[in-house]
Amino acid sequence: MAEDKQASVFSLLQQLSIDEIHEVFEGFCDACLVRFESRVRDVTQKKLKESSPTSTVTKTPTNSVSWSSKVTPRASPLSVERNSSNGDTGSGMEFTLNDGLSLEIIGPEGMPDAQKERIRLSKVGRKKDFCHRERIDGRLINLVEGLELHTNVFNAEEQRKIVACVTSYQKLGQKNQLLARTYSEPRKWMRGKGRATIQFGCCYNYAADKNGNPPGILQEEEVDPMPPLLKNMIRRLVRWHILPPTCLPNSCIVNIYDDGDCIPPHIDHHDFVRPFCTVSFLTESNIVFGHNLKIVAPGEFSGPVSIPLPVGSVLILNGNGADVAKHCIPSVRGKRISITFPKMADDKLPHWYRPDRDLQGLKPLMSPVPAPRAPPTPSPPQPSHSPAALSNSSKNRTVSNNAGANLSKLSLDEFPALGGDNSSHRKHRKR
Ligand SMILES: O=C(O)CCC(=O)C(=O)O
Repeated sequence: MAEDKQASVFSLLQQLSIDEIHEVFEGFCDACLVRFESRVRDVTQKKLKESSPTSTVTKTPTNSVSWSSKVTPRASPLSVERNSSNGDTGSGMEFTLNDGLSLEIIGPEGMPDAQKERIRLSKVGRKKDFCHRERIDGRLINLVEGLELHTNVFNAEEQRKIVACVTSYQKLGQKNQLLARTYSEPRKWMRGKGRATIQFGCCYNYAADKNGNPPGILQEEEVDPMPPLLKNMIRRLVRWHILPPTCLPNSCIVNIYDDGDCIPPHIDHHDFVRPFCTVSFLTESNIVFGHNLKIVAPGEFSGPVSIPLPVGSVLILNGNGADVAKHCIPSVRGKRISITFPKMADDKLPHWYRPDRDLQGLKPLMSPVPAPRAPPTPSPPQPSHSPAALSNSSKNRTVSNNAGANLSKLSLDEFPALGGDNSSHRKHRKR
């Protein structure tokens, strides 16, 4: 593409809002987006140098651009209020960060990236005190111990970008342009049957296949590598104390639900270590947990614990919640996408597997959680999966029960935001 053409694309783009830019990008595959982003970056750098010799453009490690210049962006419903003193428009979710998840190339003047990230991080809601006691094999246990729900992790703009990426891969899969087992679509012969899936990093065999392979990771079977955008999601999950760096996902399964699709009750295979997590997009739906989940109609299941999964939220599965309780997604009410990020057990890695250099050395941001009021002994900063980092709300300790009995409601409004004065501690079983 000639340089004047690039400049003209850029000036056209400048006239669009973020929403309109998303429209332009609709259907682009991830590779095209990355290429496009890098070309726009080249042009903006050149243009900036020409227009303002004093302005600077800094490349971040994630190849995003942070600006310190006189360029003023057009207002967009998703962009921050540029003139507010701390840039927080109330929710703080409007901040776009230079971590590779945002499409926006122009940031608010003056505010350091680190500050924007901390403001976004402080808006993440964390609920870690799920409780539903059941007697199992004679022992009364908390069946949902180990579950954590982190809300407001990905904002609307980031969700759109991730959904666009998934959609472009789905299109490639439908055109047989991905490795054979990367994309699969079920034969839908009745309501509630299946959903489309995209697997990156490893091929998971859901049920014994025609070659006699049992369920689990197929170590010989190659699938496509994880797209850069999904790796950026993992980076954020670690930086924001949602996943421990010791359990870095090296594979992912994207579930694409059409209206009415479901996932039947299951416990995730132990070829994947705990904890793992699932991120929700497009339509809020409930995830149902129980030792015994009942099929009440095709695609409809009931169980004692039902947790709403807001879009942009991350559910961590660990402990009894991952290993004793089964879980399922009953028929969804509208198109829904979820991305499950697990780490493969070391002895189950595909034979062709190589560690991803982009995901090495990730560290959580330092000390986002208020220190315990009276620590017994001085200790180094704790990762979120250690007891000291588990901050709980003193209220709202219940989840809803969709089987009817003992029904109590979980209110999403009451999720404590990180950084609030709500610390208390509980024992957390590490796996
Ligand atoms: O779609 C979801 O949120 C749940 C996915 C799930 O159950 C799984 O990946 O095991």
